[in-house]
Amino acid sequence: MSQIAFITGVTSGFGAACARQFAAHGWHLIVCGRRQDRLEALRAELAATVPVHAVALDVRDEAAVNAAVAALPADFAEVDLLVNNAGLALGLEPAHQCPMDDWQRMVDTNIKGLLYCTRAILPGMVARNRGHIVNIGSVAGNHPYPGGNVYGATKAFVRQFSLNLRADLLGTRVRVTNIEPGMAETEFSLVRFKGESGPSAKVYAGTQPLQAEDIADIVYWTATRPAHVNINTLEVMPVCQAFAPFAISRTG
Ligand code: NDP
Ligand code: 8X3
Repeated sequence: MSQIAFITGVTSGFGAACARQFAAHGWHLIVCGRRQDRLEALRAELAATVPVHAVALDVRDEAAVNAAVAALPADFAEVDLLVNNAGLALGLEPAHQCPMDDWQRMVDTNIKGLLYCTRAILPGMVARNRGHIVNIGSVAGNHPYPGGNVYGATKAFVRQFSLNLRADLLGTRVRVTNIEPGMAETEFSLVRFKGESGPSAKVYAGTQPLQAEDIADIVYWTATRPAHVNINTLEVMPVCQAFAPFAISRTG
């Protein structure tokens, strides 16, 4: 029997690559994102291969998330896999200079949006005693860096929430995974620098970053382990990325 994946943020980057990867393996798809032109183009592309239900959805809108899940057509209603991928970073300023609006958008999307989608879909999984939630966290949730203030904190939330879900779901066959990628070349930096392509391109210049397909491959692998196997967390970086020593100020 074909499985059903609900993937958020499919109009770019990891989400688009995940949708293509699962479609290539015959999964039926529910795909979500805000940009309707891109969403429709992806739906049309994938619908040639598998059944696809596309929903223009802002994950920050709790009522819209609940309505979209409640209105799933019968053929798509029994979601086997939720990929909570929609998310963003805004800015790299130090905390005392960040616009509050940027912080609010990151919290509303990366934390609250993920919660809305999880809370809408998880009860069905528990009732069916089957399902898997794959959250897209980040190395930024594990390792601090200058300017990562609220973005990293939202991803630390995702990590701990994922682990706490595992605790709550003990005794069910519902699985939970947090994938924690490092530097990956998507529209992530373009969004972080608010459409400025110069600084965004600099992030990846002279490196061999992860590609969206690398993450889609990992999400697919995670979701297709035998039913008794749960990958709790999986952190992945490109080989060109590693850790720095602690920073020391000698000016006081
Ligand atoms: P992209 O900017 O390429 O893609 C982000 C996707 O999220 C887009 O499809 C966007 O679609 C969607 N999205 C953003 N806000 C909302 C919203 N409010 N409602 C619905 N969809 C939304 O970036 P990535 O693919 O790189 O990012 C995907 C996830 O991976 C994010 O959670 C990010 O934090 C995480 N990540 C990225 C890393 C990287 O280096 N690239 C590394 C580690 C984690 P639309 O604008 O159409 O709504
Ligand atoms: C994205 C990776 O290092 O830019 O989550 O925060 S990083």
